This record gives sequence, structure tokens and C-alpha cells, in this order.
Amino acid sequence: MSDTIAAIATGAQISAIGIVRLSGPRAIELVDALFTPRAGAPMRERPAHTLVYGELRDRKGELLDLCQCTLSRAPNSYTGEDTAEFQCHGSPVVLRALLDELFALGARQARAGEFTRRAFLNGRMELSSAEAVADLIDAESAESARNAAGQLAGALGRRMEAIYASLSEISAHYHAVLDYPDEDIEPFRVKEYRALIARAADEVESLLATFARGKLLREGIPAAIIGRPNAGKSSLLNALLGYERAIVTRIPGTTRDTIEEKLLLGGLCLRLIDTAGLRETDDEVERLGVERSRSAMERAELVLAVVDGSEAPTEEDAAILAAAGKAKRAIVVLSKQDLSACAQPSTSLPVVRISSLTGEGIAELERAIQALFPLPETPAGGILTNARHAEALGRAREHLRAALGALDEGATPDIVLTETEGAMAAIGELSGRTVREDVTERIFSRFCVGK
Ligand SMILES: Nc1nc2c(ncn2[C@@H]2O[C@H](COP(=O)(O)OP(=O)(O)O)[C@@H](O)[C@H]2O)c(=O)[nH]1
Ligand SMILES: [Mg+2]
Repeated sequence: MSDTIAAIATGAQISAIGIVRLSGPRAIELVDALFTPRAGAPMRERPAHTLVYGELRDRKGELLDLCQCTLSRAPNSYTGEDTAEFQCHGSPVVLRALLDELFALGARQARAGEFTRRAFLNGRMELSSAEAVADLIDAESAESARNAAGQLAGALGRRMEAIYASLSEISAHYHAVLDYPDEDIEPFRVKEYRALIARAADEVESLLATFARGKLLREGIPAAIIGRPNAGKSSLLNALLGYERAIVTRIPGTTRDTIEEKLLLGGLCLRLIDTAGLRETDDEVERLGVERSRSAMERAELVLAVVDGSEAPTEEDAAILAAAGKAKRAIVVLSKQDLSACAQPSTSLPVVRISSLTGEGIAELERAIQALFPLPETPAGGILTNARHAEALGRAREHLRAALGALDEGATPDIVLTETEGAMAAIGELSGRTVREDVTERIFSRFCVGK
């Protein structure tokens, strides 16, 4: 890991400022080869963590940019190595030229996630925090960004560390018992350990219970708009999105495929799915569309059942309301309230009256949707979003349960020890303490270059 890596950290498009970062033993030397502060000493003689203005020149002395530069010295840097950042004007041409100069001087292109990978390998960051870096960058809603920021700051790591520490105390004790078999375990100790393992199991359980919400945070909430043809589904999608995404006509059966669009609602990210109207049809394409509608409805976390509010409800409407009643969450949307209202469907689901034409009731519908997804009362970072974490914690839970069972049955100490250490190994995978090399490899390869 002794090579010096460099990458553009700010993407390939034109922007006000573009950042090139460097990390490795030669970082500061390479900076001094290309960058001359406007006044005063070269960078190597300056304190870290200060921003210095100066001239950036290529090896031939040609001016590339006037820019700012900052250094961090090992081990007090993001990666734990000497690092430098150039804040240039955000021209892809300038950034590319700077990068080429750095490569010519011996730096090499950083691979995806390599800066953060070095941070992890140098002990600057736990694996779960490093993963949160990617989650934060990818976050699509305020709620998921908040959770990722909390995990970046170590919210998950601290909880895991506390469990790990109490389990390692137990493991140390049982090792001692096995090493000196003549000495009995004091009964009060066994009680104390049982309580510690039970508490660890509870903590793991409560984290695992947040994963269903975490999945919605990560992937967005699939929300299917269903209803009979011409009920006003596509108009509702457009009204919620604020632009004409779906084609709207008076002709029933206009929407034949499902259309999916993301919608931010407060802190939530909804994946709104407009569907083909549900009806019996001989048209082959429309029939396939109807099948897709049904499967979208089955997968949805939320169903918006649209009923044409300007007409008397039909049998089809009744069937649609019955289907919505089986969904995880559903709201009945009575559409076209700007026309003389007449529908009054009988349903026990919440009903919101709207007009996609005038916008009436749309804000109320948004509030009703948000009310169905209340934020869990956890501090930032308390929601498990990562499938790898959930899988490891699931194994930890099994081991902890087995350890409790062994204690209750008065099983031999080696069984308690094996299960306790199994749980520790699984929990250690979150921080990266016990994780396999190929797993970390895979995690960091999903990052962007420059991170
Ligand atoms: N007056 C009025 N007409 C609407 C409203 N929403 C939809 N429509 C009309 O109803 C017809 C069917 O709308 P559309 O959104 O395509 O229904 P879908 O088949 O359920 O997707 C179109 O002629 C729309 O202009 C509304 O809020 N008010
Ligand atoms: Mg439609």
C-alpha cells in the first residue's frame, strides 16, 4: 500500500470548483512539484489543515490554474496517510491535466473507493462507517441521508462495540473455566452472564426490527396507483410529481404499461407506480398491462386506490377497494372533485378527495401518505439499512439464542463459549474486525472513484 494514489473527487461535469485528491507517502512531494503558494514557504514546510492559495503549473512550467491546496499529514487524515487536495476551477480539462501531471510524477489512478478503503485498513474508520459514506452519497431522501450520516458518525459501530465488549468478557471467563476445569463457575456469575447475553440478544433483535423500514429507506417506498380505466390515476401521478409524466386522455386503457417515478415527500422517497387500469380486456397489450398492475399492487408498501369521484361507484370500483383492503397500507383517492361529486364509496380505508386538475386535496393526500410512514423514534443512524449488516446480525441472533438455551439447560461451558464467540464473530463483521478480505473488496468496489 505504499503507492500514492490520485483521483478527481468531484465528477466529470463542469462545475464551479473541482477537487483532485492525493493520498500516499509521496503526496506532499508531488504537491510541491506542481504547486507554488502565492507567498511564503512551500507546502511541505507549512502546517496541515490550512488552505493555501497559489499557482498550479505543469512540469514544463505552463500555468494550469490558480487554485487552493490543503494538506493533511499521516496519521491525522481521512486515509491515515499523507493526503492533499487541490481545489481547482471545475473545468474537466484542467482537472484532467492536473491528474496527468500527477501520474507522470509517479502517482497512480485511485480505484473505486480506494481512499475510504485505506481509511478502513489504517483503522481510521470502521467498515460500517465506511459503508455509510457510500450510503450518504447515494441517499435519495432526507431521512436516508440523516440515517447514513448517523452511521458515518459511528452510531451503529458504538452499539455493536458495546455488545462485543460484554460478550468478550464472557468469552474470557469461559476460557478461564475451560483452562482450569477444577474450579466451578460461581452460580452468581452464570446469572450475570445470562443477563448480559440476553441484553445483547435484545439489542440485536431491536436493530433487526428496524431493517424493514431500512429497506424502504434504501430503496424507496413502492407505491402503486390502482383503479379502473379513466379513474384519474395518471393525472394523479402527474399532479403528485408536478409535471406531465404520464399520458392522460379520455380514452380508457391509455396507460398500458407501468410507469415508475421517484417522488420526495418530506423525508420519504416514494417510488410511485402508475398502472394500467384494472379491467377485463381482450386487448393483448392491455391485458399484459393489467397483469403488471396486479403484481405492482402485490409488491407495493402503499396502494393508492383511485375512484372516479364524478360518477357513481361501479362493481369494478368495489372490487378494487376490496383488493386495496388487502394491501399493507392503502388510501382511497376520490378523484375529479372539481366536477359535480357523486361517488361515496363504502370502505373502511382512509379517503382523500382530490382534483388533479385544480390541485385540490393533493397536499392533504401527501400528509395522509406521510402519516402512514411515521419516523421511528430512533436517533440518527439507528435504522439498519444494509443487507450485509442484517444478515450478520441475523446470525448473531441465532448464536445468542443458542447460548441462552445452553445456559438454561445447564450445558457444558464449551457450548456456551462456542455460541458466544460465534455471535462475536458475526457482530465483528459489521465493524470489519472479523470480515473476510473478499467482502471488503466487494464493498469498496461499489464506491465511486475519488471516494
Ligand atoms: N375534471 C377533471 N378531469 C380529470 C381529473 N383527473 C383526470 N381527469 C380526466 O379523466 C380522464 C382520464 O384520466 P387519466 O388520468 O388518464 O385516468 P387513468 O386512466 O386512470 O390513468 C382524462 O380525460 C382526464 O383529463 C380531474 O381531477 N378533474
Ligand atoms: Mg393512465
